[in-house]
Order: sequence, then C-alpha cells, then structure tokens
Amino acid sequence: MLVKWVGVGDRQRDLSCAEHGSGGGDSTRLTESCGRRTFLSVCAAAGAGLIAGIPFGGARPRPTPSQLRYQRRERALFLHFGVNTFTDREWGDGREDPSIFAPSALDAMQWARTARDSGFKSLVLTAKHHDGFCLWPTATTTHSVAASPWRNGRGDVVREFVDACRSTGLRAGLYLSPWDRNHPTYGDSPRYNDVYVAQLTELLTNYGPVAEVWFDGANGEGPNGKRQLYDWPRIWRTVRRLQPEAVIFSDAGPDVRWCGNERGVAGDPNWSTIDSAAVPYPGADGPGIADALQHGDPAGAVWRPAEVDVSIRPGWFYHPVQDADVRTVDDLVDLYFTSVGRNGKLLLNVPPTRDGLIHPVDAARLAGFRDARSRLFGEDLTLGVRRETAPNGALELAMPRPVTVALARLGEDIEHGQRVSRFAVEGADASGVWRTLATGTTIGYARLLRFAPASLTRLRVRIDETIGGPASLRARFFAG
Ligand code: FUL
Repeated sequence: MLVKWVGVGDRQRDLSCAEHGSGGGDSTRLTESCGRRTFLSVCAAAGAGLIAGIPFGGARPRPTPSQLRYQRRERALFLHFGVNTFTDREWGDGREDPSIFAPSALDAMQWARTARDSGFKSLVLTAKHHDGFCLWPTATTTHSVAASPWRNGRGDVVREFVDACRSTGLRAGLYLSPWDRNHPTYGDSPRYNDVYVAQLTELLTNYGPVAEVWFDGANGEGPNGKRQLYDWPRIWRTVRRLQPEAVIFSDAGPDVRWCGNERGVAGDPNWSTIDSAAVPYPGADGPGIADALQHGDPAGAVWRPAEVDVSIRPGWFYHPVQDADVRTVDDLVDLYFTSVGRNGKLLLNVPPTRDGLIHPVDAARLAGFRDARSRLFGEDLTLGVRRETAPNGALELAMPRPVTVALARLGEDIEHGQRVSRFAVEGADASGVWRTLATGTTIGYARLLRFAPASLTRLRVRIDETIGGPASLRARFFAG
C-alpha cells in the first residue's frame, strides 16, 4: 500500500532541560523520604520558579470551542468506502466504471450504531477518494453514485450517512480528496480549484452540520504527473463560511494536524501547539516536517492538536483477504494509549464491505475494545479522595486504605492551554516509602500511563517542568 510518509519513524525529540537551557533537574527532585508537607512546600517553590518554567512570554495559545469539543470527543471512526471496495485496490486510477459500485445491503444505520455502541462519538466518511468517484449525486461530474446501479442511480451515500449519524447522536465528518484521478480539469489549476470548491460547497450546504472536514495531503502523480496548485486559502475560507463550527483537518491544519504517521502513534512529547509555518500546506514534505507533525512545538503560536488516523486492518479499504488480519482488542487498547493517551484524537478506520456493512469481525473487535476500556477505566480508585494541590498544579492524594494501582489518567485543563513538559507519578506504601511509578514529558488533554501494580496509600503527580506558568491538572487512578 502506498502511503504519504514512507518510512516516517517515531522520532523522539527529547525536551530535556539542557535543550532549553532551563535550570530544572535532579537538584529539585523530591527524595524518597519526602512527605506531604515537604511535597507541598517544594511544589510551592517550584510554582514560584525554582523548577524552571521555560519562559515563553505572553499567554499560552488556547483551543477554540470547536477544537475543544473535537478533542473531548476523543474517538472517531473513519469509513473508507467507494469503488476501491469493489476493485480490491487501495488507490483507484479514476478509470473505474461506476457500474461496479453496487453494495448489496448498504446500511448506514449499522455503521452509526456500531460506532455509538462501541463508544465512538463521530464518524468521517470518504465522500470522494483519490479515484474521483463521488458518493453523492454531484453536479460537478458524472463519475458518481448517480451513474451506478445502486438504488437505481438515485442513491446518496453521504445523505444516508449524515442521517444515520444524526439519528444516533453522532457527529458527521467528510473526507474530500483533493487529488482526483478522474476529473478532466485536474491539473488545470484554476479550473479544478473551481470544481473542488463546488464539490465542497455541495457537501457543506446540502447535508446539515458537519463536524470535521478532512483534507488528505496524498498525491501519487509522480515527477511526470499532473501538477495541481490548490488554492488552500480559498478552500479553507469556503469551509469557514459554510460550516463555521467544523474543524479543518490536514497536515497543515488549520484546526487539527496529522500526527505524521499512519501507525496510530502520536509523538512523545506531543504539544497541541505548533509553529504555523512548520507545515506550509497539506502534503508538504521536507526537513523537520515529520518531526513537527509528531511533536508539535511548545513555542508554537497556534493551537493545532494531533489526530491519529490508523486502520483496524492493513488496508484503508475493505479487502476480503484481510478478514484474518483485523487488529485484536489488545492492539486496539495499545492504540488508545498511543493516541488519546498521548494527547491525540483517535480516528480509527473500519472500512465497510462490498455489502455496505461493517464486517462482523471488525464490529466484534470494536465491542471488545469498548469492554476493555470499561474494564480498565471503569472504576476510579481515587474518586472522592481529597487532593492537595501545590501552586504549580502538582497533586497529592492520601487514600483511606491501601489500593492496588496500575494505571493513571492525567489531564491538563487545556481550555487554558498546555503547559506540562515533564512530570512523574509517585506512590507510597503503608510504610511511607515513595517510589516512582511512571515519568513522562507532555500531558495535554490526556496522558495514559501503565505501570507495575503496586499497593499504595498515597499517590502524587509531581510536576518537574512547565512552559508558561503553572498547570491545572486532573488525575485518576485505576487497578488496570
Ligand atoms: C492517505 C491516503 O492515500 C489513503 O488512501 C488513506 O485515505 C489515508 C487516510 O490517507 O493519505
């Protein structure tokens, strides 16, 4: 399968004190014998500046209400569906006969119920993939469902999809591939830009509220292929004008950025802030871009959280031969930790079959994923336990009795920006001996941590380094 970033790794950028020239470090670490009072006074000192907050002047960038809602929804399903489903390909060449599009039992309600019942809050459908075949009856081309035998040429997958989302209380998102291997104007830049904006206008005018618009940066034209200069400012203006509440996803945002790989792994660290010049347009390649997408930038002036798009199968489209290669529940849980658990949003692709249904194996894995999440995160062992908060946002909790803890969910109050760049989670047993359970870099919206189970009476989250002032932290602990 061809992908945008062949060979992009999980390059780790170590946000160490040395790199930023700050004075934090071991000298300020709490020792094993540090008790609650010492904890609070050390943390108070930290808040006053002893542990260096990396000085980026001015207020921290903050999410817009749409970005905040988008991130709080945490999990979305991606539906890759189109002519490739019937040709067994990943990238169609645009010469597919529309008559091959003939799902025998398409049921968008089955997609939506499967998503809702497994705890997903929104869905994104490929209204048009690179092959140019439109899943709605567009006026911009004859290469669409209108020329297919499905529903006697009177069908509209986008309509059935948005209606199903709405009747199940889910948000609908649409993917409209800029790269179009069918449309005759593609490569004649001004003419294709008009076509593309007309397609976008149809989708964003005729189908009610759209929560996310997905712009893919992929282009496989190669050195001798067609050259299309997209009018991104116009495209983004069109979305803003027609759907002001929608978030716009692309490598270059402007609202949500790609995480830089299709393996389901957000960066560590992962900042929701970025330098807006780091990725100039969707599909841009070059030094530093993969790194910027993976990690964001603590000094970045814009808020642009990372979306982690990954497929439940090896391909993005359905291929019968991959029925035995659907990710296991354990794999899905791992993805949850490397996406949502690293301050990202999970966009998990579950491609409908040639029948037009989510395959029973995929549906069963989604249900197993939901059950595993409720098993892991169903009971917060620290619910109702009083939290001592230090001025820099660090927390300490004294449990009424020993509890076995193996999992933590931390989160910053991102409404006010993202600040923590280094932290540790520590616990003390009944004899009062403190030990480190986990350490990490960024927290952001959520940080999920697994560690060896330990029976503990006190728990604390130590903040070793922040950027732009004290953080506001939430922490929950689970048996795992
Ligand atoms: C890539 C595309 O080329 C794949 O086919 C898929 O749509 C994926 C989500 O993005 O860039």
